Amino acid sequence: MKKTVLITGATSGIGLACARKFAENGDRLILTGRNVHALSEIRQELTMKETQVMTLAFDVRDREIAKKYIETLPAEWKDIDVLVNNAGLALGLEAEYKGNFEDWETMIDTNIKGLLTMTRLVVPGMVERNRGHIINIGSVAGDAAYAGGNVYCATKAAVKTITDGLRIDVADTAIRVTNLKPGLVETNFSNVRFHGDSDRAANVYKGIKPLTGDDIADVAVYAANAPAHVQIAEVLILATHQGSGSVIVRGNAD
Ligand code: NDP
Ligand code: 8X3
Repeated sequence: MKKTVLITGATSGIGLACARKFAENGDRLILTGRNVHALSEIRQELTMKETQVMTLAFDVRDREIAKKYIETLPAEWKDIDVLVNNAGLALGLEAEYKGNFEDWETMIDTNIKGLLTMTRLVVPGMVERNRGHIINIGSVAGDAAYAGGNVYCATKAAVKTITDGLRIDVADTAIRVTNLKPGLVETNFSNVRFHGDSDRAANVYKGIKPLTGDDIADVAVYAANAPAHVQIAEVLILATHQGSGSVIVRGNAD
């Protein structure tokens, strides 16, 4: 059955890959992000392949705008079957005692509060319909802190706990809740983390074959397509030469 899938942060990386994979899966998409141009490009690309696409440009930190957009969705788009809470970022890799207050707030407001806003706005409809799936993009960073990861790791630990809490709270419904925890995925993530320092960003992926957005999107689509009685609760997806958030063995990049 064709599903209506809402993906936050669908303009780049894992979110963009999810948009393409859910489109290939025959689903209809509500794609969000702040980059209007990128949203328009992905809409054009997928519409040409006959996927129905609606785009909504907003910042997940802006609760009022998010509320307005979700509450005024046209009737034919209101029944969201899958919410992929993907929008997120890391900023900086400084020791905690040297961290930047603004970077901390942006990460907390986006990765935790933005995800909570979207959940609070979309899940009540799922409960009413007794149907739905929330796929949160957590991270291996939420399993344990690594050097300089401090606040980013804490936001992803929060994603794990928030996801577990939601799963418990909807266990009396047919709704499923999934936490996908990627390791090293080559996207725009490190460029954003290092405030546009592309050389430093490229170094993150040197000497190891990282995951791609498609690798994560494959798992998201798998979880969404699993039989109704199967809830893929949590998946940790690492590059083969990555042992944990902080153990990356380089020199095996072929
Ligand atoms: P990208 O930087 O490539 O993509 C991030 C996406 O998030 C963009 O589409 C961006 O859209 C969106 N976004 C960021 N801030 C906001 C905001 N305030 N409001 C709306 N959208 C926003 O990185 P990834 O694809 O790698 O990251 C996606 C998710 O995956 C994040 O939650 C990240 O923490 C997580 N992750 C990434 C890993 C990696 O190694 N890359 C590993 C584990 C988890 P726009 O700029 O248009 O707003
Ligand atoms: C992104 C992966 O290990 O860079 O969540 O934190 S990591």
